[in-house]
Amino acid sequence: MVLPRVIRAVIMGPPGSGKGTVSGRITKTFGLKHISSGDILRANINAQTELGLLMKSCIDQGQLVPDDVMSRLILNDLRAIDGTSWLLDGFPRTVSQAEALDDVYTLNTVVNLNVPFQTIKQRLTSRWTHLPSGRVYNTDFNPPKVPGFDDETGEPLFQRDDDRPETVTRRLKSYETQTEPVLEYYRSKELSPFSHILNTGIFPSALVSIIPE
Ligand code: G5P
Ligand code: MG
Repeated sequence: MVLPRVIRAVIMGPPGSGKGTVSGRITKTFGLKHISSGDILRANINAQTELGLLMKSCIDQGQLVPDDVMSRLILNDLRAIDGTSWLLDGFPRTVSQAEALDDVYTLNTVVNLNVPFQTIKQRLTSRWTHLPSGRVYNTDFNPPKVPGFDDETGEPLFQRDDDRPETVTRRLKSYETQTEPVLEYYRSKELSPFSHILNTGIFPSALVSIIPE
């Protein structure tokens, strides 16, 4: 199969399904730039930017950031790397965001990770994150070499504020009501999936579909 010159891909799936983990493997294997909306928001919170301060309570409560804020943020970042192949993780999360993205870019591929909610709840309680890079670990699945510290920088790992059980429940609810319709939106569109992505064996335990099915 001949790859297009520039790859524009999206990875979807419920909170905690493994988007960040799988994105890390895809971007390394295929040389794409990884753009994670959650990592961008957390970097803003960490740096105490105006946007970060405004959005922190929204994120901590497991609610989505307003569409116009999110679309502007991501589309600005994409404009800055025009001509580069990328994989979007966490965006779009509503049909309105998907439409805003479609107005500017034509996607090649959408990958969907399908993981049961009960498995997700277990994974998130044992997740540890290196906030500056977004690298994630799990005390059961992929523990850091030294407990509590990032493998590459040796800096401390943290548990995300929005991984509290009651917040995870709210995030899963918002996924069902606001994000699942985005899968239907993409299923109804003509995408050209790259089946070889599925054959590389880089996906761990998630059921993966490249939509449309
Ligand atoms: P985020 O940051 O986009 P979520 O909720 O979509 O957050 P999250 O929590 O980052 O997604 P993930 O990336 O899907 O999860 O999963 P992960 O971190 O890779 O893996 C989860 C755990 O499972 C890890 O410990 C990992 O090691 C383990 N794991 C992974 N794969 C496997 C496996 O195969 N097996 C096992 N056993 N374990 C595994 O968004 C955060 C907030 O920001 C706002 C919202 O408020 C959102 O709640 N936001 C937006 N708001 C509006 N619009 C947008 N577009 C927004 N984007 C972000
Ligand atoms: Mg993530």
